[in-house]
Amino acid sequence: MHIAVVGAGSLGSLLGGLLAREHDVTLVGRDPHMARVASDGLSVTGVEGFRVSPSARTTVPDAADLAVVAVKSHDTAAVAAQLADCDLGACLSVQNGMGNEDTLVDALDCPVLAGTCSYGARLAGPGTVAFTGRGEVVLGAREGGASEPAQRVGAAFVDAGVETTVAADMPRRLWAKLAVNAAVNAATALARVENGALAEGPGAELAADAARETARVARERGVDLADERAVSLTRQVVRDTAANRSSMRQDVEAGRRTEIDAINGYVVRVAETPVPVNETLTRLVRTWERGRVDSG
Ligand code: KPL
Repeated sequence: MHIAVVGAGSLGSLLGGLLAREHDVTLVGRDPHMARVASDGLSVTGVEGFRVSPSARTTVPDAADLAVVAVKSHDTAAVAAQLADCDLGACLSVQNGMGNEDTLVDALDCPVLAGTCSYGARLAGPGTVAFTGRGEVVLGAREGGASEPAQRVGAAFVDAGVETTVAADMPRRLWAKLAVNAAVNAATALARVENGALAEGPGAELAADAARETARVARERGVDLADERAVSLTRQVVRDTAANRSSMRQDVEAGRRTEIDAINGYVVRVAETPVPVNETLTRLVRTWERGRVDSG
């Protein structure tokens, strides 16, 4: 299968590297990382160490059986516009936040699948990605139910040794992931702490409040996600990723725009009842963004 991984940052490079052990992979990302992969291959270190030689470029290819979209949520619209001219069999989003699949569906003719990915990765330098934690890709029809394209993509991922579940309840899983990200990302970015700092004390209370509010909004929208489930998933992720710096903390520390609009900001936008914790977190991160270093 020809798979284009669009957004070959840390997670995109790791997924692309794993998939390249079995498939014809094209990584689409930024230089100097892409230039190094094109000349020397991609080196994966850490949990598993190996080297693969995917194609690497800075623009999307003309065609692919599958596009895996791994860009930051605020870049989805631009990537969707580029992919609209590409002959695609299917597209899978493995991004953080809500609304990405809708943006892709509006631009593309092919089936668009929803996905979550809990693998851990960090770009160690041009041409090298550190594999920091084994995880799982969960994918399926974005509206839920059975999906033949999801089965096909799931089988291709499994063939490459990627831990994969094809799920019929993606709306609930996307909201559960949103609850965890709403609980962890902004709090750790603002307090500049590792995820594990939310395991107890005021950080744990704040995270639980944000997760509960998100679960309530999910239920308002007809998605069956109990408060306790959102809180227990958050606790589990905090435990499992205790030493990690959340993606939003990494963005803030690098002076980059964050995904606040697709995470806590999304909860605020679609809520029918007040969500004061998500609202405060959103306002604080947006306040930081107004003065940030990189204006991209
Ligand atoms: O998805 C994450 C992120 O940082 O974006 C979590 C699950 C919080 C792990 O750090």
